[in-house]
Amino acid sequence: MTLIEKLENNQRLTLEDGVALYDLDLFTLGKYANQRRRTLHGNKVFFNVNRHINPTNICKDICKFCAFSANRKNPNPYTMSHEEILSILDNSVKNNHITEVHVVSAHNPDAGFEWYMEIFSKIKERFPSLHVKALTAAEINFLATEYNLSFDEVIDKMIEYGVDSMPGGGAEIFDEKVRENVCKGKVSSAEWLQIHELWHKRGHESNATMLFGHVEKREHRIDHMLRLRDLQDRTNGFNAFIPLVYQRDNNYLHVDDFLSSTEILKTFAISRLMLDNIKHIKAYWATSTINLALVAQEYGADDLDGTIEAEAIQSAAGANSAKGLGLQSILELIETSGFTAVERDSLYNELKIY
Ligand code: V47
Repeated sequence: MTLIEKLENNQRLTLEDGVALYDLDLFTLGKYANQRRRTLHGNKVFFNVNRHINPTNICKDICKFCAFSANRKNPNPYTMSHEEILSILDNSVKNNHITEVHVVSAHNPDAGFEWYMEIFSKIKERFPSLHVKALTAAEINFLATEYNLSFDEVIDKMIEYGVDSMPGGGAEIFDEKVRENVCKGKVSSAEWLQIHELWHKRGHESNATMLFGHVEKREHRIDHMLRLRDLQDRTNGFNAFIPLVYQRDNNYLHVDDFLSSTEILKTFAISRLMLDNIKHIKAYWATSTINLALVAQEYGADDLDGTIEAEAIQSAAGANSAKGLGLQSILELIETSGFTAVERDSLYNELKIY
């Protein structure tokens, strides 16, 4: 069967197929990705009203691509108190009616296990209906190592303290050689997958990211997608795949060739086609720009992430996302692009169709 026949017949694609998809022209690729996307989601573009909080930027790990960590070129280390976090959320809940808080921290060995965990029960106590999406597999691995706990023990604590779902961060790129180069010492690929598997087995859901556009090759991206597809076949716990476009400023990863918009759109389209068992492809506007994230909705993506309010990780590396995006702007942008805006909750239940 040729590649086009496989696409026409919705056949499962192999590593070789995935790499060969990059050789198709963007419009042919986009046609098939868009067909899949429309079969799954019609004309809908999903977003949520959320707030990102990054409670500390002090990190014992050294990832070359990271401009957020205070150990690197960023001279302003900080660790928020729980009161500070709760008062930020008071404002976000009252004024912006957020439905989700996304909490991702650096790996701070001085903060303490309780500092990492107790904030979740405090959030739940004050805002019982707020969805807490928190702790990447990289943070869970850090907490397990630092406090001599098993992954199961950390996960049990997360559940006890009120974490509802896990974000997809820390996946970077699974290929071991590339990983060793860009984020040596942090959670391994096998551990990242194992932690998500344990989380899914408890009946909980999570997302999966992929950092691309740095030193990885096309086949590494496809390999990354396939490792996620394999796990999803077993657990069905991933809600969304999120390809994160590498931002280049203020870090220690020297990259000469930056991706073209065509390569970025192809990667969204290919992820839609390869990941036949993950329902949502998120074009996280903070890394792709909102403009390209909207175009990506024609090339396989169906989600933009949300209002965010304050973004610290990608903006530290040059993205124009520090202040989030207003609800009204998101709605106007989706509608003027010819799509139906759908506000969702964190698990993709539809809250409001505009
Ligand atoms: O894993 C770090 C990435 C991620 C850079 O699950 C960078 O809904 C680009 O995981 N250029 C954390 N990216 C963010 C994250 C996330 C974001 C939005 C939604 C969800 C979700 C998860 O940020 C890290 C890393 O891959 N990152 N530095 C950079 N220079």
